Amino acid sequence: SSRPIRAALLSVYHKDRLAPLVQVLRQHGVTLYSTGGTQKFLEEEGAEVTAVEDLTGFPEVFGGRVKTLHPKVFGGILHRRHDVGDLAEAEQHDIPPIDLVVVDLYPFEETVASGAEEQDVIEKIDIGGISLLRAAAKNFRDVLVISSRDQYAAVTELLTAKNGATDIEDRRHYAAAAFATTSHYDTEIFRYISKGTEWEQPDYTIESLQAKAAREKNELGGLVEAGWHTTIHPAATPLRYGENPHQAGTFYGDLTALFDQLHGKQLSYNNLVDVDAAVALMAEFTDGEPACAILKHTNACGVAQAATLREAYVNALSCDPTSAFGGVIIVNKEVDAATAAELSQLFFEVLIAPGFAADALPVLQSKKNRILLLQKPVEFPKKLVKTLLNGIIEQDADRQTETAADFRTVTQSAATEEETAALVFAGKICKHTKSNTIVLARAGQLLASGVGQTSRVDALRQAIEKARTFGFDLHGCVMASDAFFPFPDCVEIAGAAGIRAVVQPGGSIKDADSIKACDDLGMAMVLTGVRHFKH
Ligand code: 93A
Repeated sequence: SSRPIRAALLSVYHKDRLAPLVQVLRQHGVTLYSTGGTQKFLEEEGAEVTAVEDLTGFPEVFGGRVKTLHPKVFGGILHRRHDVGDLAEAEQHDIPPIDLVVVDLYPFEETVASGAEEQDVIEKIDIGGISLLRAAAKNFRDVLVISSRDQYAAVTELLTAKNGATDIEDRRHYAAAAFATTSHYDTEIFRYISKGTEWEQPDYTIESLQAKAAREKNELGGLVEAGWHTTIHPAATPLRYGENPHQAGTFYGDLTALFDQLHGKQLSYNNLVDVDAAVALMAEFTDGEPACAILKHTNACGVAQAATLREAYVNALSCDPTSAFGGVIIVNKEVDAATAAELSQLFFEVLIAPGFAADALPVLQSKKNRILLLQKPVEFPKKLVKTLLNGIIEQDADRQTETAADFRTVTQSAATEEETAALVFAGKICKHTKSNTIVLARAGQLLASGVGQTSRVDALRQAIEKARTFGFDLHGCVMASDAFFPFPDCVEIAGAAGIRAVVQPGGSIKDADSIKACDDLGMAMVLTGVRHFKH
């Protein structure tokens, strides 16, 4: 299905960056059709161009509102090259094929963002261009579509490499990109036109659009201009606001693929961030034992595993009932009536579960909470991306979890079986907690953690104090650290508090000092070799 390009239609608002692409088309003898402004530009570049008006035998009318909307144009794009009937019809009506469509749409969003008058904005609603994109994308079996200036360089390279032809995979790729562009474009028109109607989005203002345009330009630079966000996640959901009410927010993605929202208002920005953290944490607890986690600002303030879900929840809550208020709760089993009865005592923001017993759900619905049914195990992105300075950074997701088999005992005494289980449990929570962190636990229950501290000692002190505040005796419990101990002080403080076993990655030049401190105190220490910073 490698197809040469015989003829191309170019209709672009911004004329820049087009020259190299046109040059390669000319090299391969491609017939060029174009609309007025684009034709003028191409001819100035020395290309021979047929006006669309000459192709259709019909002039541009209504001040350019109708330029390309003609059966000769759309027939040329849409007829099926493998269908003898279509080919005969094309010949009968003298419709030549158009194998490549290049469109740069009227800049609708930018015009809105500039604060232009409604009449000017309306004129910037592209009709012909978007139809060309949709037609060419629909017929990707035969036609290549270019829907953004950011694609010119790659397509030029592609055509050069493939001697003026393209393969079906190429054409499908660019067809998908075209539909990402058109759906985003129509969404923006909807947001504008719906203003003041019953359809209006909650936070729609010219200012928020301006802010959005500026944000995208400054923060994500070329990537967003290239349609990066819409290409990956075509569905854009405007959020009520971002992290705070004065910040606009949007979610790009399709949550309905993961959850059925059974109750409550739209998820907020902060809810989404916490739901993400909660689902990632709960994905660590797959051994079949009922588990519950309660999170605030992405950190767990309660995690427990127990014989029943009700017990797991009660234990998780006991870890820090103060923080649990208004938290995000996740469980790994169907919520039964007994668990629901306990849960209903607490005000929570979001509850996530893989199922709800029929008699559980009605108990749980309050005015203010949201309830999500997790439809299937979440497949996490392999890469994590965030904006930074004037660009973005990307990294592999942290997909390593240590089990007892990864532990290397470095002390004279080894952890008992129960301590080992507690160390594995603590390590999982540690991995999902903001650095610097120290997690204190016993088997199946988080006792306390120090989160997001600027020193590891502070994290440990915070954890010990929290555990005592909520009535836990730390004797015999275990400690996990997300990174190595630079000094023996943490081990010494932990030992004095009654902690008996420690898991940490190791790797400090002073590991021996911490190990010796453990030996002096009769504690066990295991190393994993894997650091789990989380910022
Ligand atoms: O007003 S339109 O929606 N009507 C059309 O039939 C049409 N066909 C292409 N605008 C139309 N276009 C747009 O014109 C293209 O999307 C492109 O943005 C622009 C190129 O016009 P010119 O070549 O005259 O500068």
